[in-house]
Amino acid sequence: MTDKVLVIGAGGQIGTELLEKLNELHGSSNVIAADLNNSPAFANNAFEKLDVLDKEGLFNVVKKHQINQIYLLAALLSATAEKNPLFAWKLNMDGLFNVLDLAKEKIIDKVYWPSSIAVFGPTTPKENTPQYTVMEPSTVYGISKQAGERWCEYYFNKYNVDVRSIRYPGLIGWKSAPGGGTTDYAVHIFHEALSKGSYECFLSEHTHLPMMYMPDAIKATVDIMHAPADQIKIRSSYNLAGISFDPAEIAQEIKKHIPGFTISYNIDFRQQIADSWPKSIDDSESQQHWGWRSAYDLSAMTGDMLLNLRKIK
Ligand code: NAD
Ligand code: AKB
Repeated sequence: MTDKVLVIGAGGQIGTELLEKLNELHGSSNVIAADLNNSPAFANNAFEKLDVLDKEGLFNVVKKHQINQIYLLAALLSATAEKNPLFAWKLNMDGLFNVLDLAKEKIIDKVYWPSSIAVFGPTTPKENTPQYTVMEPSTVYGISKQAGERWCEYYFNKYNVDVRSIRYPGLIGWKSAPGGGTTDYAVHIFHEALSKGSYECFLSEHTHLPMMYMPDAIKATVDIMHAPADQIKIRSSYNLAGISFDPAEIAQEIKKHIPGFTISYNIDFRQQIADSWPKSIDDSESQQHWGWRSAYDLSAMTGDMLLNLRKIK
């Protein structure tokens, strides 16, 4: 059977790039883009205007296109969620339930739902944070991701729902804008390095965080979704590691390409969120179970970001 894939939240930072990859893998006629609004990124795909909180609307879209797989990307990210905690909890949890229930009722057969390094909290070991460790998230975003992970595992155990998940680090790409996270500075810095030659950072210079270049994140996403089911031994969510750096280090790397680039610091509420997260991640289980390897280090990512942004600016 040909897979028919629905991407919910397709117009966001990840969806924009994931759609391109899914089009390559499945053919664009088999990939449906759903979001609150249409976007130029959907030029090659059928578009459905859909609020994931509308359970009946979601069911109708799934039936109309005979969807069998859903990638659920609609969520409020860490910084935006802190401004509207109750709505963040509603969107991040009810959206997930609406999709998991379609799989529980065997209307669809596979679900991808991303978690985040935000599931960890201030009491988690900061360096090489293991898959299994203390998890006491202090943000509403992290609480919703941790609860989501528990529900994914529950639906797998109780209802045999084939749900797969990754705890993404902060993602960096040149094709799309970030959507309200704490790690967004690591995208903004490239745009402003090129447009202004300087960047004012909202995190302090030694805020070390786990990050990843988008091509690695997209590869991990399709790899875990296409791995044989028996290789996916963790049904909550997998740790995933790419690069770890702080604002001073990425600024230094950018200076190698733009010698006059300067960075300054004007710290805001996102510092507290960042301080609660790990500095680096141990992703041994992803490597062992489904063969994950990242390809980009800080230098390769910086070169590729600047090369591509220069072409489109
Ligand atoms: P984003 O904010 O860039 O995109 C989210 C998309 O969902 C937007 O296009 C938005 O319009 C859409 N959306 C919002 N509410 C909706 C609703 N009710 N119904 C339908 N669509 C709705 O987010 P992203 O960065 O692409 O992240 C996608 C997922 O990956 C989220 O679950 C996020 O928590 C997770 N994640 C992202 C990162 C990252 O660095 N980008 C890191 C860890 C986890
Ligand atoms: C955010 O900063 O909220 C996201 C994430 C790490 O989940 N980029």
